[in-house]
Amino acid sequence: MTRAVLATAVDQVQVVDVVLPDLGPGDVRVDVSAAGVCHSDLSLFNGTLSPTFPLVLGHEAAGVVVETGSDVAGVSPGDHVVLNWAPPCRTCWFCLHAEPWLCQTLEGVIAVPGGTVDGRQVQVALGLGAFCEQVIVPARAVVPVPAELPLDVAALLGCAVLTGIGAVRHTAHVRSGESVAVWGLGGVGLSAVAGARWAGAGPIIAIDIQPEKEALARTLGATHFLLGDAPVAKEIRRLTGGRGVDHAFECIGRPDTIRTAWQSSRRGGQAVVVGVGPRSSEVSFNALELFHFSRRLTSSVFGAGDPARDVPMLAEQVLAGGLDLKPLITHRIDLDGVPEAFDRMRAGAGARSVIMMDASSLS
Ligand code: PAD
Ligand code: ZN
Repeated sequence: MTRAVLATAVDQVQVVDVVLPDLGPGDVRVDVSAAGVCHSDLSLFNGTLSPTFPLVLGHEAAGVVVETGSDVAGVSPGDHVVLNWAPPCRTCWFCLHAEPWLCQTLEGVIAVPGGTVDGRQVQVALGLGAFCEQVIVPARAVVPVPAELPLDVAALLGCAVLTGIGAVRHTAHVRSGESVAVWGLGGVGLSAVAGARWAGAGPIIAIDIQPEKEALARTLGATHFLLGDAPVAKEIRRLTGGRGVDHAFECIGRPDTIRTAWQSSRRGGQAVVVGVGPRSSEVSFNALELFHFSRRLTSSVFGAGDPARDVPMLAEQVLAGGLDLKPLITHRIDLDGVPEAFDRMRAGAGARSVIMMDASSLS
Protein backbone atom coordinates (compact mmCIF):
# COMPACT_ATOMS: atom_id res chain seq x y z
CA MET A 1 0.00 0.00 0.00
CA THR A 2 1.19 3.46 -0.81
CA ARG A 3 -0.53 6.82 -0.32
CA ALA A 4 -1.63 8.77 -3.37
CA VAL A 5 -3.71 11.75 -4.48
CA LEU A 6 -6.69 10.34 -6.39
CA ALA A 7 -9.06 12.46 -8.48
CA THR A 8 -12.34 10.58 -8.19
CA ALA A 9 -14.44 12.82 -10.47
CA VAL A 10 -14.28 16.37 -11.86
CA ASP A 11 -13.08 18.71 -9.08
CA GLN A 12 -13.00 15.93 -6.47
CA VAL A 13 -9.84 14.66 -4.93
CA GLN A 14 -8.81 12.58 -1.92
CA VAL A 15 -5.71 10.99 -0.46
CA VAL A 16 -6.09 7.19 -0.59
CA ASP A 17 -4.10 3.97 -0.21
CA VAL A 18 -3.21 2.47 -3.59
CA VAL A 19 -2.11 -1.10 -4.27
CA LEU A 20 0.44 -0.84 -7.07
CA PRO A 21 0.63 -3.46 -9.84
CA ASP A 22 3.31 -6.17 -9.69
CA LEU A 23 6.76 -5.17 -10.91
CA GLY A 24 7.15 -6.41 -14.52
CA PRO A 25 10.51 -7.54 -15.97
CA GLY A 26 10.95 -4.18 -17.73
CA ASP A 27 9.75 -2.01 -14.84
CA VAL A 28 11.36 -0.07 -12.04
CA ARG A 29 9.94 0.77 -8.62
CA VAL A 30 10.71 4.32 -7.53
CA ASP A 31 10.25 5.94 -4.14
CA VAL A 32 8.98 9.37 -5.15
CA SER A 33 10.75 12.10 -3.18
CA ALA A 34 9.28 15.25 -4.71
CA ALA A 35 6.47 15.99 -7.16
CA GLY A 36 5.55 19.35 -8.67
CA VAL A 37 1.95 20.45 -9.18
CA CYS A 38 1.64 21.41 -12.85
CA HIS A 39 -1.28 23.19 -14.53
CA SER A 40 -1.83 20.03 -16.59
CA ASP A 41 -2.74 18.26 -13.30
CA LEU A 42 -5.33 20.98 -12.68
CA SER A 43 -6.58 20.54 -16.25
CA LEU A 44 -7.02 16.80 -15.61
CA PHE A 45 -8.64 17.42 -12.21
CA ASN A 46 -11.12 20.04 -13.52
CA GLY A 47 -11.97 17.97 -16.60
CA THR A 48 -10.46 20.34 -19.22
CA LEU A 49 -8.45 17.41 -20.61
CA SER A 50 -11.39 14.93 -20.24
CA PRO A 51 -9.54 12.13 -18.43
CA THR A 52 -10.95 8.83 -17.21
CA PHE A 53 -11.56 8.79 -13.44
CA PRO A 54 -10.58 7.63 -10.86
CA LEU A 55 -7.12 8.95 -11.66
CA VAL A 56 -3.92 9.24 -9.62
CA LEU A 57 -2.61 12.71 -10.53
CA GLY A 58 1.00 13.84 -10.93
CA HIS A 59 3.61 13.67 -13.69
CA GLU A 60 6.47 16.00 -12.66
CA ALA A 61 8.58 14.13 -10.14
CA ALA A 62 11.90 12.73 -9.03
CA GLY A 63 12.87 10.00 -6.63
CA VAL A 64 15.10 7.04 -5.86
CA VAL A 65 14.97 3.64 -7.57
CA VAL A 66 14.30 0.88 -5.03
CA GLU A 67 13.80 -2.18 -7.24
CA THR A 68 14.32 -3.12 -10.89
CA GLY A 69 12.74 -5.84 -13.05
CA SER A 70 14.81 -8.76 -14.30
CA ASP A 71 15.24 -7.29 -17.82
CA VAL A 72 16.21 -3.79 -16.72
CA ALA A 73 19.70 -2.53 -17.58
CA GLY A 74 21.21 0.91 -17.12
CA VAL A 75 19.45 1.82 -13.89
CA SER A 76 19.93 0.30 -10.44
CA PRO A 77 18.51 0.54 -6.93
CA GLY A 78 19.81 3.68 -5.26
CA ASP A 79 19.91 5.71 -8.48
CA HIS A 80 18.29 9.14 -8.35
CA VAL A 81 15.93 9.58 -11.27
CA VAL A 82 13.58 12.07 -12.87
CA LEU A 83 10.31 10.55 -14.04
CA ASN A 84 9.58 11.04 -17.74
CA TRP A 85 5.90 11.25 -18.71
CA ALA A 86 6.69 11.09 -22.42
CA PRO A 87 9.12 8.20 -22.95
CA PRO A 88 9.51 7.78 -26.72
CA CYS A 89 9.23 4.29 -28.26
CA ARG A 90 12.33 4.90 -30.46
CA THR A 91 10.82 2.85 -33.30
CA CYS A 92 7.84 4.79 -34.73
CA TRP A 93 8.08 7.12 -37.74
CA PHE A 94 8.43 10.24 -35.56
CA CYS A 95 11.11 8.73 -33.32
CA LEU A 96 13.05 7.54 -36.36
CA HIS A 97 12.81 11.03 -37.85
CA ALA A 98 14.32 12.66 -34.74
CA GLU A 99 11.04 14.02 -33.33
CA PRO A 100 10.67 11.81 -30.23
CA TRP A 101 8.39 14.35 -28.50
CA LEU A 102 5.77 13.51 -31.15
CA CYS A 103 6.17 9.74 -30.61
CA GLN A 104 3.09 7.98 -31.95
CA THR A 105 2.71 5.82 -28.85
CA LEU A 106 2.24 8.95 -26.73
CA GLU A 107 -0.38 10.69 -28.86
CA GLY A 108 -3.49 11.40 -26.83
CA VAL A 109 -2.35 9.19 -23.94
CA ILE A 110 -3.31 11.07 -20.80
CA ALA A 111 -4.07 8.16 -18.48
CA VAL A 112 -3.29 4.46 -18.33
CA PRO A 113 -4.47 1.77 -15.88
CA GLY A 114 -2.18 1.36 -12.88
CA GLY A 115 -2.97 -0.10 -9.48
CA THR A 116 -6.16 -0.52 -7.50
CA VAL A 117 -7.96 1.29 -4.71
CA ASP A 118 -10.30 -0.84 -2.58
CA GLY A 119 -10.08 -3.53 -5.28
CA ARG A 120 -11.13 -1.11 -8.03
CA GLN A 121 -8.86 -0.37 -11.00
CA VAL A 122 -7.54 3.19 -11.14
CA GLN A 123 -5.79 5.19 -13.88
CA VAL A 124 -2.45 6.97 -13.52
CA ALA A 125 -1.91 10.39 -15.08
CA LEU A 126 0.39 10.47 -18.12
CA GLY A 127 1.58 6.93 -17.38
CA LEU A 128 3.09 7.98 -14.03
CA GLY A 129 0.58 8.95 -11.31
CA ALA A 130 3.41 10.64 -9.44
CA PHE A 131 1.38 12.18 -6.59
CA CYS A 132 2.07 8.89 -4.87
CA GLU A 133 4.73 7.79 -2.41
CA GLN A 134 5.88 5.10 -4.82
CA VAL A 135 5.40 4.36 -8.53
CA ILE A 136 6.04 1.39 -10.80
CA VAL A 137 6.93 2.57 -14.30
CA PRO A 138 8.70 1.17 -17.38
CA ALA A 139 12.48 1.66 -17.14
CA ARG A 140 12.37 4.01 -20.15
CA ALA A 141 10.19 6.37 -18.08
CA VAL A 142 13.07 7.24 -15.74
CA VAL A 143 16.16 9.35 -16.45
CA PRO A 144 19.08 9.03 -13.99
CA VAL A 145 20.47 12.29 -12.57
CA PRO A 146 23.46 12.97 -10.30
CA ALA A 147 22.74 12.31 -6.62
CA GLU A 148 24.02 15.82 -5.72
CA LEU A 149 21.06 17.42 -7.50
CA PRO A 150 18.36 18.27 -4.92
CA LEU A 151 15.34 16.09 -5.71
CA ASP A 152 12.83 18.97 -5.48
CA VAL A 153 14.64 20.81 -8.27
CA ALA A 154 15.10 17.52 -10.14
CA ALA A 155 11.30 17.03 -10.10
CA LEU A 156 10.80 20.27 -12.03
CA LEU A 157 13.10 19.02 -14.78
CA GLY A 158 10.46 16.38 -15.52
CA CYS A 159 7.91 18.83 -16.92
CA ALA A 160 7.96 22.62 -16.36
CA VAL A 161 11.66 23.13 -17.00
CA LEU A 162 11.97 20.68 -19.87
CA THR A 163 8.93 22.33 -21.47
CA GLY A 164 9.77 25.99 -20.88
CA ILE A 165 13.47 25.80 -21.64
CA GLY A 166 12.87 23.37 -24.51
CA ALA A 167 10.42 25.80 -26.12
CA VAL A 168 13.13 28.47 -26.08
CA ARG A 169 16.05 26.28 -27.17
CA HIS A 170 14.57 23.61 -29.39
CA THR A 171 11.39 25.11 -30.85
CA ALA A 172 12.34 28.77 -31.20
CA HIS A 173 16.16 28.42 -31.31
CA VAL A 174 16.50 31.73 -29.45
CA ARG A 175 19.92 33.25 -29.97
CA SER A 176 21.99 35.71 -27.99
CA GLY A 177 20.71 39.27 -28.35
CA GLU A 178 17.25 38.31 -29.63
CA SER A 179 14.13 39.74 -27.99
CA VAL A 180 11.66 37.51 -26.16
CA ALA A 181 8.26 37.92 -24.52
CA VAL A 182 6.63 35.31 -22.28
CA TRP A 183 2.94 35.23 -21.29
CA GLY A 184 1.97 33.36 -18.11
CA LEU A 185 4.51 33.17 -15.31
CA GLY A 186 3.77 29.81 -13.75
CA GLY A 187 6.34 27.01 -13.62
CA VAL A 188 6.39 26.70 -17.40
CA GLY A 189 6.53 30.41 -18.30
CA LEU A 190 9.15 31.18 -15.64
CA SER A 191 11.23 28.31 -17.03
CA ALA A 192 10.95 29.91 -20.47
CA VAL A 193 12.18 33.17 -18.92
CA ALA A 194 15.12 31.30 -17.34
CA GLY A 195 15.81 29.61 -20.69
CA ALA A 196 15.79 32.97 -22.48
CA ARG A 197 18.33 34.38 -20.04
CA TRP A 198 20.46 31.26 -20.45
CA ALA A 199 20.33 31.81 -24.23
CA GLY A 200 21.57 35.38 -23.76
CA ALA A 201 18.33 36.95 -25.02
CA GLY A 202 17.37 40.55 -24.36
CA PRO A 203 15.09 42.25 -23.72
CA ILE A 204 13.14 39.49 -21.94
CA ILE A 205 9.62 40.79 -21.36
CA ALA A 206 7.48 38.85 -18.88
CA ILE A 207 3.69 39.24 -18.81
CA ASP A 208 1.14 38.10 -16.22
CA ILE A 209 -2.12 39.34 -14.73
CA GLN A 210 -0.72 38.99 -11.20
CA PRO A 211 1.55 41.89 -10.18
CA GLU A 212 3.23 39.64 -7.60
CA LYS A 213 4.85 37.69 -10.46
CA GLU A 214 7.12 40.61 -11.28
CA ALA A 215 9.71 39.89 -8.59
CA LEU A 216 9.84 36.18 -9.48
CA ALA A 217 10.16 36.92 -13.18
CA ARG A 218 12.98 39.41 -12.61
CA THR A 219 14.79 36.92 -10.36
CA LEU A 220 14.68 34.36 -13.17
CA GLY A 221 15.94 36.78 -15.80
CA ALA A 222 13.16 39.06 -17.05
CA THR A 223 14.35 42.55 -17.93
CA HIS A 224 10.79 43.96 -18.09
CA PHE A 225 7.43 43.05 -16.59
CA LEU A 226 4.02 43.99 -18.01
CA LEU A 227 0.60 43.49 -16.48
CA GLY A 228 -1.54 41.36 -18.79
CA ASP A 229 -4.49 43.71 -18.75
CA ALA A 230 -2.53 46.70 -20.07
CA PRO A 231 -2.16 47.35 -23.85
CA VAL A 232 0.63 44.80 -23.94
CA ALA A 233 1.28 44.53 -27.68
CA LYS A 234 1.73 48.30 -28.00
CA GLU A 235 4.09 48.43 -25.02
CA ILE A 236 6.13 45.52 -26.42
CA ARG A 237 6.52 47.31 -29.73
CA ARG A 238 7.67 50.41 -27.84
CA LEU A 239 10.36 48.31 -26.11
CA THR A 240 11.54 46.80 -29.40
CA GLY A 241 12.06 49.74 -31.74
CA GLY A 242 8.44 49.64 -32.92
CA ARG A 243 8.82 46.11 -34.37
CA GLY A 244 7.69 43.57 -31.80
CA VAL A 245 9.72 40.72 -30.31
CA ASP A 246 11.63 38.11 -32.25
CA HIS A 247 10.01 35.32 -30.19
CA ALA A 248 6.72 35.31 -28.25
CA PHE A 249 5.90 32.38 -25.95
CA GLU A 250 2.33 31.84 -24.77
CA CYS A 251 2.44 29.68 -21.62
CA ILE A 252 -1.22 29.80 -20.53
CA GLY A 253 -3.40 28.23 -23.25
CA ARG A 254 -5.91 31.06 -23.79
CA PRO A 255 -7.14 32.34 -27.16
CA ASP A 256 -6.77 36.02 -26.18
CA THR A 257 -3.16 35.67 -25.04
CA ILE A 258 -2.26 33.46 -28.02
CA ARG A 259 -3.62 36.22 -30.23
CA THR A 260 -1.73 38.94 -28.31
CA ALA A 261 1.50 36.91 -28.39
CA TRP A 262 1.21 36.55 -32.15
CA GLN A 263 0.43 40.27 -32.52
CA SER A 264 3.39 41.21 -30.33
CA SER A 265 5.96 39.41 -32.44
CA ARG A 266 7.73 41.33 -35.19
CA ARG A 267 7.16 40.93 -38.91
CA GLY A 268 8.90 37.67 -39.72
CA GLY A 269 9.08 36.73 -36.04
CA GLN A 270 7.39 33.84 -34.34
CA ALA A 271 4.82 32.98 -31.71
CA VAL A 272 5.11 29.66 -29.87
CA VAL A 273 2.05 28.18 -28.16
CA VAL A 274 3.23 26.29 -25.08
CA GLY A 275 0.02 26.51 -23.01
CA VAL A 276 -2.55 23.74 -23.49
CA GLY A 277 -6.07 25.10 -23.94
CA PRO A 278 -9.37 23.30 -24.39
CA ARG A 279 -10.77 22.08 -27.73
CA SER A 280 -13.59 24.62 -27.39
CA SER A 281 -11.28 27.67 -27.51
CA GLU A 282 -10.82 29.12 -30.98
CA VAL A 283 -8.26 31.67 -32.13
CA SER A 284 -8.86 33.66 -35.32
CA PHE A 285 -6.61 35.42 -37.81
CA ASN A 286 -7.56 37.30 -40.94
CA ALA A 287 -6.10 36.22 -44.25
CA LEU A 288 -4.38 39.52 -44.97
CA GLU A 289 -2.55 39.73 -41.64
CA LEU A 290 -1.33 36.13 -41.97
CA PHE A 291 0.23 37.08 -45.29
CA HIS A 292 1.42 40.56 -44.39
CA PHE A 293 3.22 39.85 -41.12
CA SER A 294 4.97 36.71 -42.35
CA ARG A 295 5.11 35.42 -38.76
CA ARG A 296 5.42 31.80 -37.79
CA LEU A 297 2.86 30.36 -35.41
CA THR A 298 3.85 27.04 -33.91
CA SER A 299 3.50 25.01 -30.74
CA SER A 300 6.05 23.36 -28.51
CA VAL A 301 5.08 19.91 -27.31
CA PHE A 302 7.02 18.92 -24.18
CA GLY A 303 9.85 21.26 -25.15
CA ALA A 304 10.44 19.53 -28.49
CA GLY A 305 13.43 17.68 -27.07
CA ASP A 306 14.41 14.29 -25.78
CA PRO A 307 14.27 13.88 -21.98
CA ALA A 308 16.97 11.18 -22.07
CA ARG A 309 19.37 13.76 -23.50
CA ASP A 310 17.99 17.00 -22.05
CA VAL A 311 17.34 16.09 -18.40
CA PRO A 312 21.00 15.14 -17.68
CA MET A 313 22.18 18.24 -19.57
CA LEU A 314 19.87 20.50 -17.54
CA ALA A 315 20.94 18.76 -14.32
CA GLU A 316 24.59 19.48 -15.18
CA GLN A 317 23.77 23.14 -15.82
CA VAL A 318 22.02 23.44 -12.46
CA LEU A 319 24.95 21.81 -10.66
CA ALA A 320 27.44 24.02 -12.50
CA GLY A 321 25.54 27.11 -11.33
CA GLY A 322 24.43 28.13 -14.84
CA LEU A 323 20.73 27.68 -14.12
CA ASP A 324 19.20 28.60 -10.76
CA LEU A 325 15.80 26.92 -10.65
CA LYS A 326 15.21 27.12 -6.88
CA PRO A 327 13.13 30.34 -7.15
CA LEU A 328 10.56 28.35 -9.17
CA ILE A 329 9.59 26.49 -5.98
CA THR A 330 7.44 28.84 -3.92
CA HIS A 331 5.57 26.26 -1.79
CA ARG A 332 6.59 22.91 -0.33
CA ILE A 333 3.57 20.79 0.66
CA ASP A 334 2.52 17.27 1.58
CA LEU A 335 0.03 15.04 -0.28
CA ASP A 336 -2.87 16.63 1.62
CA GLY A 337 -1.85 20.07 0.34
CA VAL A 338 -2.76 19.44 -3.32
CA PRO A 339 -6.28 21.03 -3.22
CA GLU A 340 -4.77 24.23 -1.79
CA ALA A 341 -2.04 24.14 -4.43
CA PHE A 342 -4.80 24.00 -7.08
CA ASP A 343 -6.52 26.98 -5.38
CA ARG A 344 -3.27 28.95 -5.54
CA MET A 345 -2.86 28.00 -9.19
CA ARG A 346 -6.39 29.16 -10.04
CA ALA A 347 -5.60 32.47 -8.32
CA GLY A 348 -2.24 32.77 -10.10
CA ALA A 349 -0.42 32.86 -6.75
CA GLY A 350 3.18 31.66 -6.40
CA ALA A 351 4.94 29.46 -8.93
CA ARG A 352 5.48 25.73 -8.31
CA SER A 353 4.06 23.93 -5.28
CA VAL A 354 6.16 20.81 -4.76
CA ILE A 355 4.96 17.82 -2.77
CA MET A 356 7.75 16.60 -0.47
CA MET A 357 6.95 12.98 0.41
CA ASP A 358 9.14 13.05 3.48
CA ALA A 359 7.25 15.33 5.86
CA SER A 360 10.46 16.17 7.76
CA SER A 361 11.78 17.98 4.67
CA LEU A 362 8.88 20.46 4.89
CA SER A 363 10.18 22.34 7.87
P1 PAD B 1 0.32 27.98 -13.93
O1 PAD B 1 -1.14 27.92 -13.67
O2 PAD B 1 1.27 27.72 -12.83
O3 PAD B 1 0.70 29.42 -14.53
C1 PAD B 1 -0.14 30.12 -15.42
C2 PAD B 1 0.17 31.61 -15.26
O4 PAD B 1 -0.60 32.32 -16.23
C3 PAD B 1 -0.21 32.20 -13.89
O5 PAD B 1 0.88 32.95 -13.39
C4 PAD B 1 -1.40 33.11 -14.20
O6 PAD B 1 -1.47 34.24 -13.34
C5 PAD B 1 -1.09 33.52 -15.63
N1 PAD B 1 -2.25 33.98 -16.39
C6 PAD B 1 -3.51 33.48 -16.39
N2 PAD B 1 -4.30 34.18 -17.22
C7 PAD B 1 -3.51 35.14 -17.77
C8 PAD B 1 -3.74 36.17 -18.72
N3 PAD B 1 -4.94 36.36 -19.26
N4 PAD B 1 -2.70 36.97 -19.07
C9 PAD B 1 -1.47 36.81 -18.52
N5 PAD B 1 -1.19 35.83 -17.61
C10 PAD B 1 -2.21 35.01 -17.25
O7 PAD B 1 0.59 26.99 -15.16
P2 PAD B 1 1.90 26.14 -15.61
O8 PAD B 1 3.05 27.05 -15.72
O9 PAD B 1 1.98 24.88 -14.82
O10 PAD B 1 1.42 25.70 -17.06
C11 PAD B 1 1.18 26.68 -18.06
C12 PAD B 1 0.55 26.05 -19.29
O11 PAD B 1 1.49 25.18 -19.92
C13 PAD B 1 -0.68 25.19 -18.99
O12 PAD B 1 -1.63 25.38 -20.04
C14 PAD B 1 -0.12 23.79 -19.03
O13 PAD B 1 -1.13 22.83 -19.29
C15 PAD B 1 0.87 23.94 -20.17
C16 PAD B 1 1.90 22.86 -20.27
N6 PAD B 1 2.34 22.56 -21.51
C17 PAD B 1 3.24 21.58 -21.71
C18 PAD B 1 3.66 21.32 -23.13
O14 PAD B 1 4.10 20.21 -23.45
N7 PAD B 1 3.54 22.30 -24.02
C19 PAD B 1 3.78 20.87 -20.65
C20 PAD B 1 3.38 21.23 -19.37
C21 PAD B 1 2.44 22.22 -19.16
ZN1 ZN C 1 3.22 19.19 -16.53
